[in-house]
Amino acid sequence: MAPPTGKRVKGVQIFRPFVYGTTAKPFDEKTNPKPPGVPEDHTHSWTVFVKGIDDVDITYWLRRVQFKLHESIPNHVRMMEGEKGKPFQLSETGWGEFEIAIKLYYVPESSEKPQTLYHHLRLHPFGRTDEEKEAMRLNGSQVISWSYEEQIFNEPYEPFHEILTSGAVPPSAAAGGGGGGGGGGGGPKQKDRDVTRRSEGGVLERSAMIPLANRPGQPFSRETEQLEIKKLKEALVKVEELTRKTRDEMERKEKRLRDLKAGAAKA
Ligand code: SLL
Repeated sequence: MAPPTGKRVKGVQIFRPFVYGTTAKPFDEKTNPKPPGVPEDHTHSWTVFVKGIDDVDITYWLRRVQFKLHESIPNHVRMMEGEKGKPFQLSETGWGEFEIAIKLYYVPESSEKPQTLYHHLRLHPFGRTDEEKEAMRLNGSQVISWSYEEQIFNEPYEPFHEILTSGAVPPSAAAGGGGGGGGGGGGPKQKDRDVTRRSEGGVLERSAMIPLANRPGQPFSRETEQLEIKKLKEALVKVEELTRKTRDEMERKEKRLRDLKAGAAKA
């Protein structure tokens, strides 16, 4: 690896949201016919991927992704090169679930070592409740197992910091000229203006934004986050209520014990 260039930007932590996971679909004559040559015992087609939130480009920080599949699959270690704005992904067919090792290789400017994530390929909806199982379905027959993750870069080297932040400026600020680059690094240079775009969900390129609301196929948003917070708050209220009930019960029993002891002492 090339030696790092420039100084580290002290006290700065940059994070970039991304999504990884699998999407599977059972073979079915009408909607997902088995292609010729696919073995008899294969029941599903599936895809494993790593991509930007709301499909924004992530190749400015992620260079390559290696997917390590189950050894029963021919050529089970596959390296995928980044293509601007496209997900890192591969599709396969099979019959069983297994753990996929996803190794992330960063752009050389980052001087970051590769990191590995693990993901369980799901072919069948899984959950404690029907609601949880249903949440794994997309458009009826697809089984999705997707995770939201944040890649953190601590004190990035100056040139890499510039790469990370050079697009994250609203078009108005870019057109108006001058600073206001938000997380530092100044405004975008002329040549970077073409990356100053928003995704369909309103996410600015090269930013840490996530969409405000969900769209089909884009479940990770502030809306989802608020829903999760609400669920956690409700769970907390339940736990507090249970704690209170248990405490009342304990106090009642302690009083009864005291009364019995007092009664016994008198007798
Ligand atoms: C299981 N532990 O027993 C897992 C292993 C392996 C899945 C699952 C083969 C694909 C191919 C395939 O689907 N392997 O032959 O190309 O459930």
